[in-house]
Amino acid sequence: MIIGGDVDCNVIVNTGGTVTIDGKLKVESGDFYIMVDEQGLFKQDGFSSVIKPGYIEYTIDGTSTVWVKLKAFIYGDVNDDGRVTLLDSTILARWLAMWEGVEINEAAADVNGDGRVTLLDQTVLRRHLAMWEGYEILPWQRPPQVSPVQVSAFMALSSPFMLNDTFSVPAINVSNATGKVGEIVEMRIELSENPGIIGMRLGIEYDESKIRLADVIDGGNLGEAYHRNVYSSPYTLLWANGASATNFNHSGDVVTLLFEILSETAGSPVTISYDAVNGDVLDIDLKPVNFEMNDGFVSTLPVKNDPIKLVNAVPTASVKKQNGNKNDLTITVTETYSDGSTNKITETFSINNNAAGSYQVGTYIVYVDTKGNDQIRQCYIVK
Ligand SMILES: [Ca+2]
Ligand SMILES: [Ca+2]
Repeated sequence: MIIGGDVDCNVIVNTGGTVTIDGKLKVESGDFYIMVDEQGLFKQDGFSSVIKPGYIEYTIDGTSTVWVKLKAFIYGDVNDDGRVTLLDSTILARWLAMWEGVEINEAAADVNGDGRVTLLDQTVLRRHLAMWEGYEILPWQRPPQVSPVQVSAFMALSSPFMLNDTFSVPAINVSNATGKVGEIVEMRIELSENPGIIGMRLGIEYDESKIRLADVIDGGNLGEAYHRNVYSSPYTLLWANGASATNFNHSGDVVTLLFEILSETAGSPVTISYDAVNGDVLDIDLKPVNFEMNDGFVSTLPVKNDPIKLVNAVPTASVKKQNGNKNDLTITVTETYSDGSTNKITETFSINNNAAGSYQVGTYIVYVDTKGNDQIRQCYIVK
């Protein structure tokens, strides 16, 4: 069998007969994948095939010539290099976390053969690589359900608490943050009442016009983190510990998101979500775990109005000759305030030549000594 390449061949199928294809196929380009359902059966265009190690078997009603293009793959060989290694599980984790530039063979990655590529596949692959008992063969099939004893034990335990006022459910909470435009604020994602998980994939959405994700700091409390390598919305957080021998029971902070506030906002939501149907949160028994989700909000602080103070007041004066020995004395007091603004108060007085005296300008008393009919000898604020 040719791995990771395409094969192009003619297959002649007889009524009720079978055709065996082994490794002697010509490599061509093609876009036809062999897909296997949970029973190992494949149906396409009226014929069916059964995949067995090393060959493909077809049966068909009637006699016909079938032209097929096949792309062969190994289950678990996510990167099509012909080997199933730790690299495959790492690449699959990154793909699940929506890393940029990561491509996978989705058929090969669907190691439980359910037609979807999810965290469950990554978990199964890690266990396969760690040689867990029951995970030797891919595609993996879920063993029969655990005994019902465990279920009734759980119900007996939990029912007395159901009516309790303080009954609380597992939750994932995002903290709120406030700051000024241009500041970086911290938002913590916290688990409460964590019943124990080995893997979790969370989607994070936020308004990119209001806030910018600047950094993601994992707390190291949920094992291996594969958070998305590009900071944009939607963002993906992923913890994947497929081969962990125990659940991660940490309650409290698990990751900190650093957001830069880009513009004024009364409360820009940071929402979290996960796909329960596709098993985004799993425990060691590969059972889905449900959490309540509580979003957080980033708000800008109301602009604080510092009281504006008077910084200084500077008087200036000028004299302009009028009729006889009369002159006009114009005094201006320029006030400067702490916010940089200025205010001018101007008064004009009729004075004699060489007059000296104090004059009221606004709330100021200004002393001015003049000489002749156009000169200022002194000018200062008395009070
Ligand atoms: Ca590989
Ligand atoms: Ca799958």
